[in-house]
Amino acid sequence: MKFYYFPPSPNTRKVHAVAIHLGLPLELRLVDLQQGEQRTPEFIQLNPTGRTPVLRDGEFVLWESTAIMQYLASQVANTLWPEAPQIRADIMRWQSWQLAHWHQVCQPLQYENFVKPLLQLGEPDLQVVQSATERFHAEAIALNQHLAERKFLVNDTLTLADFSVASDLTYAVPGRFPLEDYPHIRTWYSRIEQLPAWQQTAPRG
Ligand SMILES: N[C@@H](CCC(=O)N[C@@H](CS)C(=O)NCC(=O)O)C(=O)O
Repeated sequence: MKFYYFPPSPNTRKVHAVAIHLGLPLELRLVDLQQGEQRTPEFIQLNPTGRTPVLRDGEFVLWESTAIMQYLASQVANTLWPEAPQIRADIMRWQSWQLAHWHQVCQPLQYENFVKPLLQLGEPDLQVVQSATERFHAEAIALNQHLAERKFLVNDTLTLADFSVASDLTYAVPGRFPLEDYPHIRTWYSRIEQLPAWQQTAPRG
């Protein structure tokens, strides 16, 4: 299977980490977003939305990170994506929440506080930071409460849900995410950070 990826991206990381965790070999194809490679005609043929990551398995092409994670986890028996319908639905719940809500509050903080200074794109927009911070707290309270008596998000075992939700914390420190009041999120994330697959997909430099 060919994996079109951009290693610094959290969307790439959650998929790549799942493949490594499951021992699924991927042929890696770098798509350098900083060079605009996501907009080349060849790449647009693979993903008309011009985004990474993309998986190619023979003639089958799949984009959207959550769909790719589920497809990969369907290749071998494992506990990341068990077959029990209610557990799957629970995992899907957290993956949906991550895309629709968690990512939407983490991404602006990551961009304003980390990416902009890094790429010299100007000062952080304080209104964006303030609004994202308020919305971050609303989501983090719910996540923190859920994790208060659990080691992992679903079924008390590591699942795709953990990889999805953890991906947005990749830049929590340089993005200055206000995690001080959320000890259960921090403890859970440090558990994810122990995983070899998470360590191997950590952004370099
Ligand atoms: N919902 C998509 C989001 C993918 C996405 O936004 N990828 C970013 C990298 S994090 C990208 O390729 N951006 C390129 C661009 O927007 O030009 C997924 O989960 O795969």
